[in-house]
Amino acid sequence: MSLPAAVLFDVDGTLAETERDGHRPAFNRAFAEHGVDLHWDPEHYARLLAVTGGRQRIAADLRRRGRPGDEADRVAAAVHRSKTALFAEHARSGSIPARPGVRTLVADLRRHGVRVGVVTTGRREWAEPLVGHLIGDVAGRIDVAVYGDDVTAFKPDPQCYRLALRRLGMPASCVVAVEDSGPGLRAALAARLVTVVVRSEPTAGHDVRGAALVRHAFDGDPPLDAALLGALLARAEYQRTAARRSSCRRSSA
Ligand code: XBP
Ligand code: MG
Repeated sequence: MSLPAAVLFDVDGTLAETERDGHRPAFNRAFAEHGVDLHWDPEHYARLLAVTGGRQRIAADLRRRGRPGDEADRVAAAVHRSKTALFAEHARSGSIPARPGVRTLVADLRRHGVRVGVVTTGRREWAEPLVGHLIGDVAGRIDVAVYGDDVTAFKPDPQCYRLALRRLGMPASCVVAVEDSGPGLRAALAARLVTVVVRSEPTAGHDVRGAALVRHAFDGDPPLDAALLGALLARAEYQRTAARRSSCRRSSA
């Protein structure tokens, strides 16, 4: 059986459904604390997920509503600091559940000696305790973690995935990424990673062309497991080799 050497998981929407009932209310509470006249409902928030990074998301919405750029950035930075503290408290409480099937998959990867990492645009302050609660006990020590604090460009930029690969000391060809969103998928693909999309509720309509597999859940028939991810990696390698051979044949004809 061929297996990936490592699997890199996105956090928001992938390991847990954090956006609609986690981050969104924390943003709204922070707006109220700062006297900012904004309230994000689930539909508007789902659209705003096209902008990755909480601070950038706030600034983009303020600018769209006519606030000048500098002011929007200043307000966004202050509101986002409060939002981060609020959501970190929520994450530390341990009350956010993993998506069904996530823990079974991570335990299966561990059993097969596959390394496990997380790659998120979110801040370390909340993401680290959240990941600990979600999969810490089944993943053991997480082998690599890249947070929004570690990069200068957010998904869909591939910087976060490239950094994770560098820290693992592995080429992309032996690693699988698991994402839920369009920007996340594009980041992983740009880092040349075979990528599985497990759609989440607010990212259900995102364009996920290019994914090796698109699912609506981790569990189900067949469940995502180490063998299935290994088979996807082997298929991608076969397709790459076949494409190289056919381009050699074309150029020698
Ligand atoms: C997640 C994000 C984050 C979270 C909020 O994207 O874009 O901004 O929504 O967290 P992904 P912060 O799942 O693709 O990593 O407020 O800490 O940014
Ligand atoms: Mg996500």
